Amino acid sequence: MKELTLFSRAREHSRRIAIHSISGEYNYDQLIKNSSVLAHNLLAKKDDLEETHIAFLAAAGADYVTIQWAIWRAGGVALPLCLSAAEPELEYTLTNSEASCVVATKNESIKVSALCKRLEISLLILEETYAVPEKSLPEVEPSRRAMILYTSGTTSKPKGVVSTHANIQAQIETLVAAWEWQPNDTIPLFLPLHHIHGIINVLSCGLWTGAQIEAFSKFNSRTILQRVSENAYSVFMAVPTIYVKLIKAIESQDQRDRGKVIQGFNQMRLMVSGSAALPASVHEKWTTLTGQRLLERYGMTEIGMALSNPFHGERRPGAVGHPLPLVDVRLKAESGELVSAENEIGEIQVRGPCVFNEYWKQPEVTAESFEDGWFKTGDMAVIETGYYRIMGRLSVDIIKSGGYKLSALEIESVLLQHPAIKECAVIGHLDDTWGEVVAAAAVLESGTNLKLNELHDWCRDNLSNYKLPKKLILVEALPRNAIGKVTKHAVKELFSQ
Ligand code: MLC
Ligand code: AMP
Repeated sequence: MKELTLFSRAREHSRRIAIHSISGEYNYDQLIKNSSVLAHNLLAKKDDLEETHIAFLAAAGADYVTIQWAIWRAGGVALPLCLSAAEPELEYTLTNSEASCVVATKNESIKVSALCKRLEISLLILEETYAVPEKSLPEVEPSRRAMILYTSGTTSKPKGVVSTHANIQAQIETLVAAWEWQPNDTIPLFLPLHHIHGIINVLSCGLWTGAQIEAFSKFNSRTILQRVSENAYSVFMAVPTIYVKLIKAIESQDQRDRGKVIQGFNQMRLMVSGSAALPASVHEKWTTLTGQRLLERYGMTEIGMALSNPFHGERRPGAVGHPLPLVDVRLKAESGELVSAENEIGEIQVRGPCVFNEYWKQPEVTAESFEDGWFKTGDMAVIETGYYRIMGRLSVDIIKSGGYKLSALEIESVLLQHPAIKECAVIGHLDDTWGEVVAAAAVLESGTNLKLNELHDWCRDNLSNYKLPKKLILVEALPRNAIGKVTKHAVKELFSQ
């Protein structure tokens, strides 16, 4: 039987350790075997899941891979859920995606069991699956849909980005080639696994290559620095906030521990930053501290990675390099002309096999997101002496905080449900650690009062931790332009005063 390349490659890696975590070591054969058992449980009496959406909830580790691979091998579409999501967020994702089933580890199932019951969605607990007589698994063509990831954008509610196996394979292959992934690579995985950075760049590239992944349920600088000082890793990938946090942690270490950590970072063959702008000052500080030149790259859920500084050659602070193999990139100026000269600003547009299939159930939004077959990213860039530099986003309603993309509109719609809030505007306020933090300006109903910590607590039931407002100012009226629309640029200025 012809199977997807990811799995035929995994069979070749057979006894090599794939995943190492607190729950033990798993080799590639075990992942193939365990995912086969779960795939048969998912199929029950069917021959093929025929692109049914299967949501899942598992911490980073072998269980996560078992579930993801089982869904793919049974012909389903994998929808990884956010471990820190609030219940209304999970409810939206499950209902919008029309997920037919949730698979969860026993530990994580508590977060969804009541919800699944209420929504009448079946919940399969991984530890309760059992060996069933094996029959052959379906042959899954690469052109079939594989994954749906929810991403925030210019619409209030997150959109489901649907990618095919061929998209995922192209996203992996381009990075494996460009960054020269090796079977003897070892990499820590501490990024959330409902987003492309952790799923594709770390987990899938590693497993494709036969490398070893050390999985952590969340980022903890002390644990990571300890393992780095033991020379545990050859490759490291993180968002800029993590590098800022690591710099602070290293600087607070005593001389002896610091020496070992620096040596551990220094001996790595590759360290990458992405998902948000890496300030040139942080890039340079990291080089001074560890001797490592970070490789900054640019990507997006809809397209995988598009631009990267070179593996060999100059890794320029403040720049994101050149188009990756298999990726076509162009810049389109506001005038509608294609940018043909250096230092002229334009929107990044991307074409190629890495580009996603569609936004789930949003054919119009999908169509509007493309122009002559090129995906419009909404990010602006220039080319400076041969290197792309990101200049910001077209929409002020998109916030990047700690590497998470957030919709100001989604947060506003929750804040407006607060009984004291009459009007509000949410923006991203520049921050040295988080890139941007969520900041809200609010007009209150007369006779009411509101403090930031009260708002924070009130929002907790509806929003993930990283979406909660971190700043609040109360105003008499929101600044508006001539046609009465709230001007977010003026709101940004309010916070800068
Ligand atoms: C958490 N805190 C924040 C915050 N998030 N404060 C401001 N802004 C934020 N965004 C605060 C909490 O309130 C808490 O405060 C304290 O920080 C610790 O919270 P935490 O939840 O434990 O945070 P931590 O685990 O340290 O999270 C930091 C992080 C995480 C950087 C590890 O944000 C993260 O994993 N980010 C990566 C997201 C990612 O993978 N994005 C890729 C998307 S794909 P207190 O006061 O209570 O202690 C993509 C495409 C591409 O972008 O190109 O890759
Ligand atoms: P997401 O929708 O979560 O996949 O986030 C994708 C967005 O992250 C892009 O559209 C960019 O705005 C931003 N991004 C990713 N990498 C970089 C980078 N190196 N520099 C600046 N912004 C980045």
